[in-house]
Amino acid sequence: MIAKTSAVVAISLLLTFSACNKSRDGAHAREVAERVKTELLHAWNNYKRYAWGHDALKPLSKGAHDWYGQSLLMTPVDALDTLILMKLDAEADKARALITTELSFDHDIYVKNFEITIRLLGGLLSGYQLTGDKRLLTLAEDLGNRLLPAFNSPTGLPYVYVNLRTGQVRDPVSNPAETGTLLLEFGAMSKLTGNPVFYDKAKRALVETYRRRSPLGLVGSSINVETGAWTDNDSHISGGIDSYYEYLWKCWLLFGDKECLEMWNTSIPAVHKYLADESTGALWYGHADMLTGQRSDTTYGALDAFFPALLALAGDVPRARRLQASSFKMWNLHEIEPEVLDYQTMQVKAATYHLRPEIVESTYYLHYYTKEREYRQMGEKIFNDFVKHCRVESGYAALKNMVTKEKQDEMESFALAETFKYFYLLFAPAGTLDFDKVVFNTEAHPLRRTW
Ligand code: DMJ
Repeated sequence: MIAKTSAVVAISLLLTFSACNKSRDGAHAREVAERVKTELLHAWNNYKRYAWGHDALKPLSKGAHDWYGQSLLMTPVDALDTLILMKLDAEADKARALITTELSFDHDIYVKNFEITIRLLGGLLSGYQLTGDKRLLTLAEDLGNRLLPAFNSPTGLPYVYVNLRTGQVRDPVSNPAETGTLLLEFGAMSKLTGNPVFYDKAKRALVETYRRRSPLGLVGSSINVETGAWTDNDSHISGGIDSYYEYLWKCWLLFGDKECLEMWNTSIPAVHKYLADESTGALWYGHADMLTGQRSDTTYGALDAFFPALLALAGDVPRARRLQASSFKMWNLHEIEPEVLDYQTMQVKAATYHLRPEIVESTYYLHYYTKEREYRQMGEKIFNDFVKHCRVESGYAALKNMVTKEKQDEMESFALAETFKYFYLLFAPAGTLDFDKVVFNTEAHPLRRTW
């Protein structure tokens, strides 16, 4: 009887203790989410103060930067859905008013099809879906039509640059990320406007990239869109290829396109077989020749750190966890991650830090799937380091050198679209976003299957 009573007391104490812990964790998470919001506002307010109406803020010189001499409002378009998700309604309304009154694509400028698609098309489409403001869809459709000539190559693979007014194209040497990271945005455009041309062109570009994989199943680093021939056989999951894999899986998720699933299923085993590297005891992904599978480089970096998120999303949480542990180790070497690290020697190979979001994105996905405290603790450490080393008086600045922490006069729009958004979502109150109902494009713009 006594033993039974003590067991009941022990269990109820344990339950109370874990309930207390949970509510303390919840309160702490809300506190961190508020801090993230405050810091996002620091970046946004300084954009408003020194660069309003331009593409981006120059946080050190307190000036503005326009990518093509003429503004396409990169920062407000990229930041709009972050402001909405953070419930900063007055700021979101200001951004939307600026976009709907000032943004025009009728300019005689050559723009990068990939960057404009993921940042502007993605931002306008998610903005439209979140607000119902038809003017954002009209802008997206206009932009989509102006980008379409990029696909007029003999292979259907898009040129790197297209002129928004004349439709002229240039730069035929592209890469899988730029030829294969278009279908979420162009596909959503087709679904929302009823015009299939966008889906068809971007789908063809994805398939044409995939069709050219090597007999081992790998893709290279650069490809000529006129001949369809690879011009660099280096294979990896880093910048230039990264989001090609991301879109194979995500286009299956958003559109239920079975061909995308098949392409993913036949591609990803080769990535694990030839690019994964456990030679140091930890899991990393390096480089290999797409034809021979020979290891060509043992480097991994800030951009590669998106891969745990993708693995977790595709159901491979065990691998995602191990790779995230490596990314976090990379981050902790100098309290900020490098663009490129040699994971065999742990030497920094490229020391810039552009306020990149990928490691935060993966922390958010892993927390979502595992619900483990560890990932919030990891995210908080990353956030504290990020604030400590990148916050400046007038916004957030990239680092020219993440070892010395020397700053660079740059605040990329993806810091607002992605980095702050993923930090916030990691700590945000339940109900902020219905994760299972959206697919994030590679610039963290959530797209919803409303069709
Ligand atoms: C973003 O523009 C996108 O996430 C892209 O896929 C990779 N690079 C940047 C962020 O680092």
